[in-house]
Amino acid sequence: MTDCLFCKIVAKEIPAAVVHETERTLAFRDVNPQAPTHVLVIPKGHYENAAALAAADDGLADAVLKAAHDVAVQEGVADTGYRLVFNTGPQAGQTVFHVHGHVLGGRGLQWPPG
Ligand code: D5M
Repeated sequence: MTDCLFCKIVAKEIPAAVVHETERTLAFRDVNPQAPTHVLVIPKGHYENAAALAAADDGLADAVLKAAHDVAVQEGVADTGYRLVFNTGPQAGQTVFHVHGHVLGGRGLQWPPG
């Protein structure tokens, strides 16, 4: 999708601090980090939100989940604990409509979230 910010990051038209990449996924640091570790994990293909990703029947959701965990291991937060968040829809706070999982860790995280 030509006017999608994260598609432009995949296409390397916009720079990003990439920390992990597979054939079908990309992970890069959030530009506005909310925790010491705050990485976004996306499928390289364009899916608007978690519902669209879940409907992809080719194992892509599994690949994104595995990449998120691999990022947590790589960032050193897998043992202490991390949060994986998919804001889905405007009321949940989704602002970029290319599905992304936030990998958050490195500090104590409150529950419930705001
Ligand atoms: O999360 C969208 C997230 O995307 C938000 O935490 C900021 C982040 N963001 C926005 N632009 C960029 C760029 N260019 N690089 C890295 N991170 C970015 P949401 O769940 O949609 O609110």
